[in-house]
Amino acid sequence: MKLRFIAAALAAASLASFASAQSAMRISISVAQNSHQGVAIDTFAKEVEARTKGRVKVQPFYSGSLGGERESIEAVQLGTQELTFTSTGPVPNFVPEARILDVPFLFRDKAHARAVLDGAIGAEMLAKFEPKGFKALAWGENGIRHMTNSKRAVNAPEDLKGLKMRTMENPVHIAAYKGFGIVTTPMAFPEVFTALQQGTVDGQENPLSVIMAAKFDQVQKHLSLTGHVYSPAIFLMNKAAFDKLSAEDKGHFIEAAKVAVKANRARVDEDDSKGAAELKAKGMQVVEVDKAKFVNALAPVNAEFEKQFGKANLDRIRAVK
Ligand code: EAX
Repeated sequence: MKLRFIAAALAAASLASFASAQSAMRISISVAQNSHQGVAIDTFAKEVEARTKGRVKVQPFYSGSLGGERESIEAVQLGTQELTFTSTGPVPNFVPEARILDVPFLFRDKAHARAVLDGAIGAEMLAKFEPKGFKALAWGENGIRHMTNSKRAVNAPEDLKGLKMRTMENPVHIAAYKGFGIVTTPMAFPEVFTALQQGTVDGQENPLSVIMAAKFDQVQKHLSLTGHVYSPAIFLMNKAAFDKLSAEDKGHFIEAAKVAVKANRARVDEDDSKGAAELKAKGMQVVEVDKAKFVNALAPVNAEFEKQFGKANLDRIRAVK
């Protein structure tokens, strides 16, 4: 009798754990867990479980294990994956209005970008994801992007001419980098390290947080602190999955995302405070540049962006304090 009872209890326990594993929602990032994005999804998962008292579990996946950012956004849109935390790189392929955020040198610094994204403009932009099948829970942060390459020091824009650089699958970035004379190669992030290692491309551009998390110092010699683009990140959830939640749980998800973004941004600040010194210590040649020269070099492309996005819309972002 006793043995039968134990067997039944074990079966019930394994069924329950199987069920809970099955019911766990999945959230993914394309960079390693030990990163500003890993902090974001780990905090989010912990907060959701705590706020729902264990009713809802969220299982994090790192390093592009569920695919690159574009694939993950697509999976969330289709509903084959509930959530992702992604840079806005590939987002314009799904929500074209988001392209304006990727204009080079649009944001003065992180404080300005955070004020825009956490204010009316950011809220208006989050709403534009809903008709495309997403619930955008909150804006996060990827960081301010800098250029790296294995060929030569980049002190001025003309040093970029002819460099083969991996770019995100982002039409604004591609147009801008061509404006520098860069030979652009759009590529999903999980392929970048190998492409740099094999010399398929000479360089790439990313925030210090990503350069450190991806250990690009192992395959890149030169780092130029161009700060040419502020790269937002965003918590995206499948809209149908969000709509199925109770009103209370909807609130828990949104609050969990806000707490996670605080941790994400704090990690970016920490990475930015020590990243250049750390990468230098690892052997990279780090160059401070005169950003005004890079801004001036993009004048023709910026004239195009003013036409494409409307000077008033760009000025509205620039005017935020
Ligand atoms: O989100 O693709 C990129 O360069 C992104 O910055 C990276 O995946 C981190």
